[in-house]
Amino acid sequence: MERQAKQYVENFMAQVIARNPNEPEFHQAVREVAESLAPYIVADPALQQLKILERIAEPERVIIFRVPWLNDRGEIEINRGFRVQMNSALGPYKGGIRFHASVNLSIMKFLAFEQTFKNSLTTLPMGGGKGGSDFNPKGRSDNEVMKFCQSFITELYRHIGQDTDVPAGDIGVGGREIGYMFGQYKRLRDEFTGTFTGKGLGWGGSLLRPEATGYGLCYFTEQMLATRGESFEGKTVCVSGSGNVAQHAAEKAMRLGAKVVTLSDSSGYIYDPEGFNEEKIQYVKLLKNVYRGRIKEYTEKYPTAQYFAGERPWGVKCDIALPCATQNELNGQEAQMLVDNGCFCVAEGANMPSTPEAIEVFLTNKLLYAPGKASNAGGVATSGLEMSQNSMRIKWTAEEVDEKLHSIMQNIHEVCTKYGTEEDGYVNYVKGANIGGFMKVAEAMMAQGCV
Ligand code: NDP
Ligand code: 2IT
Repeated sequence: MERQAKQYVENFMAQVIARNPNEPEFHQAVREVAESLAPYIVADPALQQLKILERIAEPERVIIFRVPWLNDRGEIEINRGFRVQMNSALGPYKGGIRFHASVNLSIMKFLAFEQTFKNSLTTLPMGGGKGGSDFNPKGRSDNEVMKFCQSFITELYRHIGQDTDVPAGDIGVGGREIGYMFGQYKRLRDEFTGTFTGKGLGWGGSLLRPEATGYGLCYFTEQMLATRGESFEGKTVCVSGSGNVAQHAAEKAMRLGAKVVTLSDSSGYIYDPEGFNEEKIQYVKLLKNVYRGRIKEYTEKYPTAQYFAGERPWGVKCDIALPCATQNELNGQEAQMLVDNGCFCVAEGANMPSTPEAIEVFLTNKLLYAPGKASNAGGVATSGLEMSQNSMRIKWTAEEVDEKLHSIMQNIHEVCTKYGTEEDGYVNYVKGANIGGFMKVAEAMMAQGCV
């Protein structure tokens, strides 16, 4: 059976690679899932005959479009826009929009693929999608960002809708960008609906949506730690990134009693040996979200902290690591460094931050290791809660949303444990999340026929 499963993965991947050449991130995400699922698939003729995984790996629709716009100097700039509508078996396509210079079809497809399983794990009625552009918002004025967002939506608006496809934020897209995109969408459609999530609190947004990914990550991590009788209390934590997910992961870990000592951006990382407190975290939010500065500037305000240019934080001794920046930001060597320094828990806030070699190190050393599609699902789950509130035209309190977020993360942890526990009792959360996420999508696809 094991040989058959391996053979299945190799045949399947050969097809995926042939059909989707030059898309390494997409291949990486698909292979990980195929490896987890292969034993189930080779044992189930229906899954094979109905080509469920083969269909899941083929986007239902990919939209690629030109985004021309005028910058502040009156020059025309041209970017490329994407929306990958991956799978609608469980509900309207749902997933973020990323604005980053590195955006390409491979990255969009890997993210949309991951999103399909993640959204299934939330148990909310959401299919998987992702979109974005190679537009680089760094150093752009508010006016330029608005012009870009308006042009982007002038094409995308015809492909999205509250019952069709509901975008949200991701790297480079936060409250400001959602505002501009929603405004243009509303203008073109002449309707005020919940077609975007992550909206402002005064115009349809849900309380706690901005905090939800980072907070949910910590709730999931608490659950993992509890399986070994541990908690955040007194633990040293390394966080990478300094954007939406990193800020709120650091904030919640700190409030749960941890000493959080690092944050980073693509230029380097800061190490604060005293750990962050409320004031320092508030400063980071101001620095990144209002001044749109670099994390290096933290050391000007708090000189006890050090800045390491061009480096990532994984050489810093810690108990728990929370990668919250971007894909493939933690490689095999860095994973080994974490293990050697005594780190026993890694939970991903970012999507696919650990390379396959890093994951291998974590699993071999039996770390508590959570893949992003399980541990960062709190963001999209709260987007799902925003959609519910919009449909019902009501607003839940922060306490109500937090309680729901808590129980969703707890439930995802249970599902991972159910499908991921190995013979020796070790919980392989990769397997658990991939199988748990797949089950519901597969059942829905089987019921809905060949579509
Ligand atoms: P932000 O744009 O708010 O922050 C991104 C952070 O990551 C910044 O600190 C940025 O640094 C850093 N970063 C981006 N690209 C790179 C790179 N190539 N190398 C090193 N650092 C980099 O994005 P989010 O916090 O929203 O997203 C972070 C991660 O979390 C992404 O993987 C995203 O897909 C994932 N995620 C986000 C969710 C959400 O609700 N927002 C939900 C679930 C997952 P710099 O300023 O230098 O670019
Ligand atoms: O990767 C993700 O889950 C997100 N960027 C959030 C998606 C959403 O629709 O809230």
